[in-house]
Amino acid sequence: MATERTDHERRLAALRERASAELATSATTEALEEWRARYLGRERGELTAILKDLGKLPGDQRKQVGQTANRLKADLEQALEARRAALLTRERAEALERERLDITLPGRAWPRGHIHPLSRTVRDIVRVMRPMGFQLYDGPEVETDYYNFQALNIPADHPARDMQDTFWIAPGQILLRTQTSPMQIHVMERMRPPVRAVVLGKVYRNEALDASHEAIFHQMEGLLIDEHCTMSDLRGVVERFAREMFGEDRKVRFRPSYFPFTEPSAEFDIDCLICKGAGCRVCKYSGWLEMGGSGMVDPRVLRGVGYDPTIYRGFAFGLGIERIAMLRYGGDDIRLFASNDLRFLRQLG
Ligand code: 2NL
Repeated sequence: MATERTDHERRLAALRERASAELATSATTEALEEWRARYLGRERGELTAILKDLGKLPGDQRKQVGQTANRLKADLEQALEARRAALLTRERAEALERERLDITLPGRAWPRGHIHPLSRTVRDIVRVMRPMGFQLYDGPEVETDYYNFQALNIPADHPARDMQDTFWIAPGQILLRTQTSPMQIHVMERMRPPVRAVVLGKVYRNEALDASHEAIFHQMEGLLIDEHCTMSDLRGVVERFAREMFGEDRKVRFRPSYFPFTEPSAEFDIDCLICKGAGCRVCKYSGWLEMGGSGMVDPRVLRGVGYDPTIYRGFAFGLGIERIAMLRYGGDDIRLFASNDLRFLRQLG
């Protein structure tokens, strides 16, 4: 049977050409979907429209055109799937290329943290004091006038109140502790002798700030109460402490001083770590470094917590922790300890 090229067949051939060409240039999933709707879509597909109109053709043409149109439809659907698969393969390849990793590059180093120099000092102080029988206590930073001053033999009109400028919360009544001593009073109130206590913590002073003065800093205090205890015991404990902290060959010297809560009182120094006593910038050419204060607990303080001063006596000593950390790790400005400046902290790490 001779095949006549009908108008319909020509239209289908042209459609095949056009659709194939357009498919070849559709490069995205959206373009493919748009293409599918344009030719094969249920609503506005060109080929779909032709297939729908087949019924209007005379019988002899209907079969012929119908076959061609259905073949075209199958071919276009197949071409679409092939194109979709090719696009997907390309997109995956491109994604892999984009995310290409050079697994031979050296790894990124995670910075290793370290304990803050102040915390290290606190930890070491406790490690030195514990074997000597001292127990660690901590307590409130907000105190009453009684515990911070009166119980320590500093009455309202006492000039010693001017020695440490106070941050008052309720003036004359509630304050931020200016020293760790009020906690020692709590300890003594709570227990009967013998007492061996060490208190470490924040203290607050309302004063002019500079390289050696901070409003918030840390103190350490040791307290021992027993029936027989003397200035020699104080000396022994302080010496042990200084040598454990700063080296076995440290010399310790005591100088007479005054504190309202101790009698007698003494400040203590160690020979300069830097120059071993020869004189240098750190010890201001004196050969000695000031460490802290100490003394035998004043009988009035003992009586205040209910201890009989004719039976019990005790000694106490205190020092600033930042100063110790500065001597051990270097650093010439107390303000750096609370600055969280990594340039400073890494240097001491
Ligand atoms: C210093 C001096 C000192 C005390 C603290 C104390 C505590 C009680 C009774 C008697 Cl409950 N004394 N503590 C004694 C002498 C000195 O500290 O320079 N601290 C930074």
